Amino acid sequence: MVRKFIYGTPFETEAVTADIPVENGSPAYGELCTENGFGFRYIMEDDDIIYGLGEANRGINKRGYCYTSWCTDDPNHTEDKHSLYGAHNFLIVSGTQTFGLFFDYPGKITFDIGYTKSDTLDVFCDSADLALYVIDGTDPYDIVKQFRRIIGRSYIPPKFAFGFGQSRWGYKTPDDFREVADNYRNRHLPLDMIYMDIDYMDSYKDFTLNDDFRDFPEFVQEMKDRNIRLIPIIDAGVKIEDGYSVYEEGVKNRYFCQREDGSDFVAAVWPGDTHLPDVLNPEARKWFGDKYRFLTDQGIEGFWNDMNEPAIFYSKEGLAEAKELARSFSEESGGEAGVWEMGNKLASIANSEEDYRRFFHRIGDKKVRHDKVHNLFGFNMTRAASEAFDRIDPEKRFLMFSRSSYVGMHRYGGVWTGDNKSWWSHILLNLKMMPSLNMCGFLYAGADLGGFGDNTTRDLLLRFLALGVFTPLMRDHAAAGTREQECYRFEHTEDFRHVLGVRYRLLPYLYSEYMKAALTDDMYFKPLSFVWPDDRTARRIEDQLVIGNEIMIAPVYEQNADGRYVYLPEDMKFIKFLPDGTISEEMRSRGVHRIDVALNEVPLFVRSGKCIPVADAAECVADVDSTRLNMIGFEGAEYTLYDDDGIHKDYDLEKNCKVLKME
Ligand code: MIG
Repeated sequence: MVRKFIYGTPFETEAVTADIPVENGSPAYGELCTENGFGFRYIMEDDDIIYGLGEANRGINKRGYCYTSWCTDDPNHTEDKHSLYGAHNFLIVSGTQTFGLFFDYPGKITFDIGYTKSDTLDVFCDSADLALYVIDGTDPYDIVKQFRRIIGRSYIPPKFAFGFGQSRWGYKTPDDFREVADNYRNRHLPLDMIYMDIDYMDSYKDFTLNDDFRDFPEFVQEMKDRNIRLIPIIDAGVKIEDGYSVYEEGVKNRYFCQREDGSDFVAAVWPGDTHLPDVLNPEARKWFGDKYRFLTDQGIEGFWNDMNEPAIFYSKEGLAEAKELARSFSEESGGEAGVWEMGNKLASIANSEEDYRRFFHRIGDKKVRHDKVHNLFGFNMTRAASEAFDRIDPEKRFLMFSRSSYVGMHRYGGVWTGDNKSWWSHILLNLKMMPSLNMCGFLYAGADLGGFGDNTTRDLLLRFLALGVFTPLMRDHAAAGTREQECYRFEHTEDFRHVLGVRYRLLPYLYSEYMKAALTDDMYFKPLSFVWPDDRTARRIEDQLVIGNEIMIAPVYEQNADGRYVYLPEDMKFIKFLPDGTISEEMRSRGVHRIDVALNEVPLFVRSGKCIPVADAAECVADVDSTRLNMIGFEGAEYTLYDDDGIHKDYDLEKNCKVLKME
């Protein structure tokens, strides 16, 4: 049962799609305070686990730290961070009392989950204007399903988006892309997408192409003929440049975010000075979305939206202040203290909270200051694109994922988890984020495999990929200036061919489980505790996950490890896809096991009494033969396979499902 409470005058975020009557009275859990802002307090029992918060730092159990929903472009995902790119204000308390909470509030909100006081959950924000949803249910899994039902169906990408994608910040010319394509195809490394980062544009102007792409539609087709899709990036900021039509139309129609005095706010990002499209304004949103046509008209079928927290390197005002400080600093005699002040000013000039108070959105006849709705920008930029896709071709699916997001955006696109690093700890962070994202509706998700920042290593990339085999978004991406990390850059390419190949062999299963999860408001990735709620050991495991209903994964995430320990809550079949193309299947009983996993192997476990289909290896999604499937797992088991053309939106479960039997 979901109950809705309203405090003050909330901003309509459109996170929730269900019509839920508003209740008076109290949520029945914890204590509320609506004086001097909003506060919710709940005293936790020692054994309570707190789930949720989607794309957030640290563990699946969020307890013991403090998190702030404040969409932030921060490329250093160290343990101390409180905010990342998303704002997913959904929590589940699981223990003595079990219930869910969704704080539908688009500004900054903090979740102190036993950080200040180990037994106290405190949720607070500056203004007591929000909607609170309280969900009662039998267990956390049930609560997730109820939450998912009220926020609407998760985004469904085209099937090719379940293939592997290669990306790197720095590809610039058609030949750069051809080189990647050639290397993958010539070495028989599977590939479905190559991502175009900001250098494909003319001077980083959205919806333009640099001069090297004069025959772009032909180039897009040339790639498509090799079963490779080009996926361009779109940034939030629109370059200020006379004669650039996107800029000129935006200014003329007042489609950009403005300062209090009505002038267009200036944010410096990659193109230099830019204006931010006011995607919270429906008219401006429609206008911005229709701009994607520039690329869809040329054959593009997918995009990634970046810098939409929105990231701001500096504003005119912030820069002026810094310069003023520098001037007085340079004129000062002595004054070492100024060194630190100067340093702090420069260090905080990017993504500064002050800047977020300097511009406004126009919604109806109201002006809303950005900081109050900050967490909705990425959501609405992605919604702009998605709503445009529906106008461009209502029957067709487009690939769309975003860096910044809020609950509700899950209906319009997926997310990637931003600028991680080539660190072993980030494999584990990737793993832990996935089920939390699923709880909040974000099913199409993945991290930059191999790590975005810093230099990767061969073994790190292989282990990262072996987890990526299972994430719906499977992309190798790296920052400019880092070691090259395409799979063909390393010795023994056959190991990479094999690991990527496992993704394609499992594709019928992974796609089927994704589609069933999306169509029934279910999770694709589940913590073990959701599946075995009464198993005290399973309840605390954070480095293994269940995927769909049939398999459990236990990736290796430590350097130089040749295997790991795994806990099996029930008897399972231990499956290894071996480099020679064969599959080993061994029974393992309930309990703890040590498993050997070489760098070129991908392990998984099939749950008791279940089976999964496996296809032959293929080099692209289009070549996966789903009519020739082998079943692995337990004798006599059955599997319900979902499949469809992967292009259109004909999602009828009954029509698209068939039962496969394990002989
Ligand atoms: O300020 O477009 O997270 O994936 O490669 C960096 C360049 C801007 C950040 C994205 C990253 C992308 C990069 N972008």
